[in-house]
Amino acid sequence: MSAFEPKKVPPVEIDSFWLPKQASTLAKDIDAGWDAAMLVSIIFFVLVVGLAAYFLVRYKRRSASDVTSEVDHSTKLELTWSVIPLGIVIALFFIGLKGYVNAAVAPAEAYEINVTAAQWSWSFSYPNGTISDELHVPKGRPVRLIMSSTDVVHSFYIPEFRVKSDIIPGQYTTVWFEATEAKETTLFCTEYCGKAHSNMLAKVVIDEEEKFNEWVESGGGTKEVSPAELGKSLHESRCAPCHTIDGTRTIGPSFKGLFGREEALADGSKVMVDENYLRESILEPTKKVVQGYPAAMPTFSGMLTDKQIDALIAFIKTLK
Ligand code: HEC
Ligand SMILES: [Cu+2]
Repeated sequence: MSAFEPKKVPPVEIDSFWLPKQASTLAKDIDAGWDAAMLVSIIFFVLVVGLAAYFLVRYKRRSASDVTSEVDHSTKLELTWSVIPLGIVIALFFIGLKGYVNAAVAPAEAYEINVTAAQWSWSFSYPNGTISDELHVPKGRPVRLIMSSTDVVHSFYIPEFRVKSDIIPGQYTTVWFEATEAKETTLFCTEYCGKAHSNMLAKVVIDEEEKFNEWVESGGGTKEVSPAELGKSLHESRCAPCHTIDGTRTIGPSFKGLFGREEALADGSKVMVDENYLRESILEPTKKVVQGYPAAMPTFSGMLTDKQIDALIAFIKTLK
């Protein structure tokens, strides 16, 4: 798998002329604000450009003796074009405020999920310890996301839910939504965060409450697969932007033939690649940096469960 193979994610459904489907309870208010601003802009565009074109013809100077009368101001006209737009922007403010306040404050009983963003993957952590690279949420229940970043500024965006927020290292930002339909959609990173930013996508799965609970309780639906298989899919979603499995060097070393070899480190020492070295490299990547590579790996501490780390190690061992 090369570094730039696009991630396979569900399409964003479009159901009006230009806006994505409204798949959350917030979408209506947000779109109402957008539509109102758009409508006002169109009306004024036509009015201003239309009048300008009309005046061009109407007041064209037709002969040398065609002299413009002295122009004075008109209080009536100036009041009209001040008061009407003032009324309109005040109305737009309240339309926008309603959507904003609704989107800013989560209902108290919201279900909470922790989100960690890193170059270039997403991690979703559930109250029972389940950690997944897909965002699963229940339908018809408010969900609050508590988000942080392990490295640079990322941005969380689900177009069909109309939620977007920056994710900043060293602090928490939150969004909330209530999904209205059982379906699949996609979440994007919308803050340029490096080479594989455009591939920093995740699948969003909205399920009926019961199915969602089953998924969370089963540890993210990964019960039946073997550790190496689980490790393979984790590699694809979390590590592939920087580590190939075919020997090609990209941002980090390839995993091919890694296990059991002697690795030269940046500080001149050598280390045997065993399970402990792999685990340490995943959780504390800056402790032992491989010679000839930048210390550019984000930590996956808190983004992977022990089971997932074991699975990644099992997978790397298969890459002879
Ligand atoms: C943003 C890029 C990036 C991502 C994503 C990334 N790594 Fe790395 N990784 C690196 C770089 C760069 C190095 C070499 C420098 C170092 O040792 O820190 C490295 C080194 C390693 C090493 C040591 C390799 C060796 O040759 O000794 C291991 C093991 C490793 N990464 C595992 C992982 C795993 C597992 C994942 C996914 C869960 C992952 N990395 C995700 C960039 C990344
Ligand atoms: Cu990002």
